[in-house]
Amino acid sequence: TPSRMKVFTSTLCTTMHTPAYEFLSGAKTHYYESPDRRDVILKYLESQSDAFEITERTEDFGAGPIERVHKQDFIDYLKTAYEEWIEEGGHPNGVLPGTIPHYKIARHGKLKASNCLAKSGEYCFDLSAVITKDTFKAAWNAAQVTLTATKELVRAADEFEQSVEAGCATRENPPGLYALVRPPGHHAQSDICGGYCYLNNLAIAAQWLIDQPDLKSKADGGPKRIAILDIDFHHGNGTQEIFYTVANPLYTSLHSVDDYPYFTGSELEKGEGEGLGFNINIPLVQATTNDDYVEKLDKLIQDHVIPFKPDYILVSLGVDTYKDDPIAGFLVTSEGYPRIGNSIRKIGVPTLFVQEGGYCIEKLGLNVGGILLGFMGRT
Ligand code: OKP
Ligand code: ZN
Repeated sequence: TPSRMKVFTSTLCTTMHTPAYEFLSGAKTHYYESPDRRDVILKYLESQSDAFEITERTEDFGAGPIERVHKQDFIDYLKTAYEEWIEEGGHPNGVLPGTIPHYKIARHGKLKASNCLAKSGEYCFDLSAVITKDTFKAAWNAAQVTLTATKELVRAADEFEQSVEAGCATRENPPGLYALVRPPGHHAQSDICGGYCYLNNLAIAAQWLIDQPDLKSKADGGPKRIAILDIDFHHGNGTQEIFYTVANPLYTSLHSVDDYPYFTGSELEKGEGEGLGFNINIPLVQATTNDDYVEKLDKLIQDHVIPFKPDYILVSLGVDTYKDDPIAGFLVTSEGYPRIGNSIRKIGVPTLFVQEGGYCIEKLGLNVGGILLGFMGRT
């Protein structure tokens, strides 16, 4: 009997971060990155109990792995922002910037943000990352859940390697794990939040893997080699920025060419210094279909992911590529997702999926499940 995929999640991902509203194209709307997103995905996975094993076990990795990726002043800001905001008379819905230091503002002096309203502009690049009373705790918890799944990835990969060597498993069926978390992470940079993201869960996981002294790359004996595959509709500007100047991890992304976050994601952004050549952006046209998407994904895998010789794949799993997603524009259908999962399986490398976007509540479970089941070769 084929083994089940382990799913790591926490009820805190539903309950701790529930902003009441956001602004989209100037209109006040409900918060699209809503708590029920996690609930509907969970419900779908629970209905497929022969395929998924869900656990709420969360290990506490402390602040260390988070501080490896995010700057201390930014972490401190996230931790205290809401309280300061309320003390200053801010609206109880949560912290939202009023003035963002636009790049055309000439900052000749060293004037530093002194109050929370000023800091909110310093540490946030859009109006979607509301900081509520428990947002920091929720983001912290999401990072810890992701790290818990990452530790399990290491264990599963070791077990897989032994099974392959013993001839009881083949490379075509690598182990997969899934961190079902929110808030998401791929827009969060080292010291700025935005795009519903506060702490970059996947980046924290990748850095943690690289930092483990006992984990060595099969290819070169150095630290484990990590390839990131960002398949969310939006470009992961946060993950790109965090790893822009390093050669490991490799960051790759398929995303819309002319949508949020607008100012990053060009194919000309290739990394800098030692990181040059290790940042791969593949912008896709707005009307991308299943066939287009899978073709571009397979090419990305062949040209960049496999030659990198990764020990682990980390997937920023967004399904806002779905045709009816309310804030996106691709034409991928529910039949497309198992194909995407299958393409990732064929890399033959142990894989951790980390939840990012996807806002069509009605099909969210089916679409996420489709990728995971496709990866398991069950469809
Ligand atoms: C987060 B993730 C679109 C406005 C979008 C924020 C979107 C954040 C997406 N017209 N506002 O990558 O799914
Ligand atoms: Zn997205």
